[in-house]
Amino acid sequence: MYTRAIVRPPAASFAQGLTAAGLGKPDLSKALEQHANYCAALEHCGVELTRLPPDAAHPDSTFVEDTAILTRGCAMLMRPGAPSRAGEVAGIAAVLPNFYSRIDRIVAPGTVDGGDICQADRHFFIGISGRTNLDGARQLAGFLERDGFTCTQIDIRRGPGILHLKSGISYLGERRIVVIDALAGHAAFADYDLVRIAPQEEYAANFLRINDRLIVSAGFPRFAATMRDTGLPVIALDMSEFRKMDGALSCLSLRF
Ligand code: CIR
Repeated sequence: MYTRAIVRPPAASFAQGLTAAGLGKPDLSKALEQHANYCAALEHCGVELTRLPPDAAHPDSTFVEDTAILTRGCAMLMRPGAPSRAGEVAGIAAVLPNFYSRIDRIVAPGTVDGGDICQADRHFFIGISGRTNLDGARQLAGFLERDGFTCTQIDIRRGPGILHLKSGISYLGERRIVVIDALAGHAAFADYDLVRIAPQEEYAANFLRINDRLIVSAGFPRFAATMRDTGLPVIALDMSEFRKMDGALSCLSLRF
């Protein structure tokens, strides 16, 4: 059950962020409108928002998910793998004491982007990627295992062609994982029911289950139909401007 989330709208410098999407320059006013719709959807799901001000010094700072991992009892600050994003952590670190008494932190030479971390109930899948290295994964697993969680690593450095692990998987709940074809055969998912994504709809693999509602990206009709079949209410949001910057639904909030 999520009761809170932290969000930060895109700043005036948003278009200067990192991207390999090749989809063109994002339109800031459209991005702000899409972000406002995203915030409204989270609130509709019963989550109280902490809204941080835009941070123009960090063009990727709207993607707050990469800066921390939050569980019910414990907060962990990440150390993003892209040097231009390192300074984003301080802004998140400043608000977490409002909610957590203990805050752990990934330290050098470890790097972890929150987008590589997928929680499935008491288990965490940790992606090893161009952003998250083995040392960071080991540090994070240490924090999580101390708190009674289990962890497995999933190396995405060769093969699936995705930025973060959660660009290719999301946890639907009740031991169901939505997964792109390139990751479907991974041994880490052997004990789960897999929900496959059509190859032309892979961007939709990143979605959110917030309490008993699903938030999905608009424009992926087969996936939307699959999600409606779960019986959970589905909210579809246009994510076009964030997609241009390699971002998706989960990236825009820290939920806890
Ligand atoms: C980046 O390359 O870091 C940003 N432009 C996109 C980050 C997306 N975050 C996420 O998937 N958690």
